[in-house]
Amino acid sequence: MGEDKVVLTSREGRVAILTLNRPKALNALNSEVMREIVRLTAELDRDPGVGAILITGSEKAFAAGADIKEMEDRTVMEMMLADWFSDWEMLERVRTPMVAAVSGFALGGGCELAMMCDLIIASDTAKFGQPEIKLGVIPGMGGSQRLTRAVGKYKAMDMILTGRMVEAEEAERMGLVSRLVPAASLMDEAMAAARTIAEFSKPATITAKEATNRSFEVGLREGLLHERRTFHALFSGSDQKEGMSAFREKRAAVFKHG
Ligand code: CO8
Repeated sequence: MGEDKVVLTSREGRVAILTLNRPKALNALNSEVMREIVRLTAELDRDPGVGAILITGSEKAFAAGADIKEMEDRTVMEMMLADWFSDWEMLERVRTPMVAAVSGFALGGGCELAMMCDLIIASDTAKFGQPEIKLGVIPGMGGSQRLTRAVGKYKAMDMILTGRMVEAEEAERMGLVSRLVPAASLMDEAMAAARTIAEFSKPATITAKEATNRSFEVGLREGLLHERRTFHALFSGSDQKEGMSAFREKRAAVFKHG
């Protein structure tokens, strides 16, 4: 069932799993995949029973980029009027933490999709790259911005201007990967991370994600003030009381996500 779907969905407790499913195209991200990912993540984000979203692909490819065959014949006007790729920005509105579990190729839009997630757990077979330059174009969904913020100018320029693929180990050294794990345990490790996040207080994880992402948008003073005020605000929920009393009583906290 669902084999014709470009994105498969499943649920394990408070973790929702989205699996890219275009094996014949190495999970190339066409418009249908974009629509589905945007629709599903928005839906899951509204679900109070979901505490983390895990996005993954296959063993061979997380995603080998935007679908080149779909784009090839477009004109500049078509690209501009459709504002091609702009819907991917909807992922930025997803407040629920997202974990990318990356095995194999994460190229172009695939690398950019991983970078739109909050954690990137990579198998030792993962290969990251921004090869758009080889196609006569440039990254189109954040590669020049998010990658540069993640790894700095000189590593980003190396990937973007030469289009070379970076093996998992080098990607981890660069700071593009949260955790590097053996291929055989990728899903276990990624699920464990997602589960851990999902069991914490959802208001706290949402606030932590927002505050951390804000560091890319605002200056230090504004960012620190935002952090402090939202830290204060969490004292209005029951989860702060539960978390702190559980610590005092030396037991595991049970959060109600409110
Ligand atoms: N688009 C469309 N089809 C693809 C793509 C792609 N990006 N990648 C692979 N495929 C297809 C191949 O055409 C092939 O199909 P077919 O069997 O019909 O010929 C099938 O997948 C298997 O691929 P290969 O035979 O090439 O497999 P290999 O193992 O020999 O090579 C590679 C794997 C190295 C990954 C190779 O397929 C490759 O170089 N792919 C293209 C990578 C690339 O250039 N990606 C960047 C695309 S442009 C982009 O992403 C712009 C970003 C804009 C933002 C997007 C937001 C999401």
